[in-house]
Amino acid sequence: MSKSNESFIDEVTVSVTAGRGGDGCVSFRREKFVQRGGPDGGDGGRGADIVLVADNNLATLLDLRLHPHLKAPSGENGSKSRKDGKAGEDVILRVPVGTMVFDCEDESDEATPVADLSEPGQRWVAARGGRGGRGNSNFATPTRQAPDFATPGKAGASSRLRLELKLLADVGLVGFPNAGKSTLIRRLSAAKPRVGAYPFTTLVPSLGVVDVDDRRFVVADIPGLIEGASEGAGLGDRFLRHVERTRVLVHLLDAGRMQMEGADLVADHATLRRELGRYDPRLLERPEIVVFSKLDLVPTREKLEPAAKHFRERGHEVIFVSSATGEGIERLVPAMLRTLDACAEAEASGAGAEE
Ligand SMILES: Nc1nc2c(ncn2[C@@H]2O[C@H](COP(=O)(O)OP(=O)(O)OP(=O)(O)O)[C@@H](O)[C@H]2O)c(=O)[nH]1
Ligand SMILES: [Mg+2]
Repeated sequence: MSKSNESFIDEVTVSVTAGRGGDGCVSFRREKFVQRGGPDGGDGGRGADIVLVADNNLATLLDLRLHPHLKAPSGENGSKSRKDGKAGEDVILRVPVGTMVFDCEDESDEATPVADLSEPGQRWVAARGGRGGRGNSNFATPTRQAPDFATPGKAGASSRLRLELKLLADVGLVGFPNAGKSTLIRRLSAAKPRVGAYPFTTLVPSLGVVDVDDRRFVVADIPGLIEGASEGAGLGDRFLRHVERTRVLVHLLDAGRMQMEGADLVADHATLRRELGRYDPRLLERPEIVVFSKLDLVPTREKLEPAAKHFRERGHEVIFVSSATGEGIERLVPAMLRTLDACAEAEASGAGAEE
């Protein structure tokens, strides 16, 4: 694991144990002149639940990495005078929106999540507290007027869970290190990821919100990919999971490189697609926009045309941009919106076709 991004945690295993229910109480009324009053033992309180809540203000599972063993308080025992024990106070764990939960018992490759916290405020009970026991006052009958027993509280549920954060974004930006992804996000949104004239400036994914007129969509800035990423080269495939849940991919190809001998944007693109496909072949079916970046560094566009033609022939929209001058951004944003709308339409008409 990379040292410089220890605060971005997108996978943790936690054990959760909900609270035990309080015990029921055995007690009898004591009154003046009455030798033995009726049973008056109260019920035990419910054990506390452990509840996950999706929170828009969180971007990492770090808190859980630091506290992987979670236990919720027990309910109070019942007491005399039919006093029921108080329920334990639920433990609320805030997690980033986009957190998926898997049961560690389910070790199959295609494990299905037991919860997908994709909406802000969404709640999921990770461990249910045990029921409180019943006090003896519940057990009095005409023939058994002095029950001298109560029931104990039930243990809280417990399990081991694996939490995975998979960012939810409309558009995923992919490209080689230094292609200009973060610079583009800075242009498009209010997000200000760090930009550097060296590869692997971006070490963790981040999101930028693009506002256009009355529309809004989210773009994910993913750390750069290199040949062999799916086998661990560079930052490896650790962050590829964050493009899994984007609907459109934007491939950013550094056109500034065309000044260099042997630069080949078609080959760059093929390398990126190979790595994506090795990670998850379904990524290759995503609608894709090809963007040539750093246009200001290219003296003439003619040099780019053969590559552009190649992509157009394969059905990709090709857009030339410069994040330095802003050129082309006015075409890129509508293209993203159009592609997103087309996806939404396809999803609506093909609903049910997907598993
Ligand atoms: N001239 C010019 N330089 C650019 C442009 N876009 C990005 N750059 C420069 O290219 C370098 C890399 O930019 P970044 O945005 O950090 O690239 P990145 O793709 O996010 O790189 P990683 O995070 O390492 O994957 C920086 O020095 C930027 O200033 C552009 O449109 N024109
Ligand atoms: Mg970057």
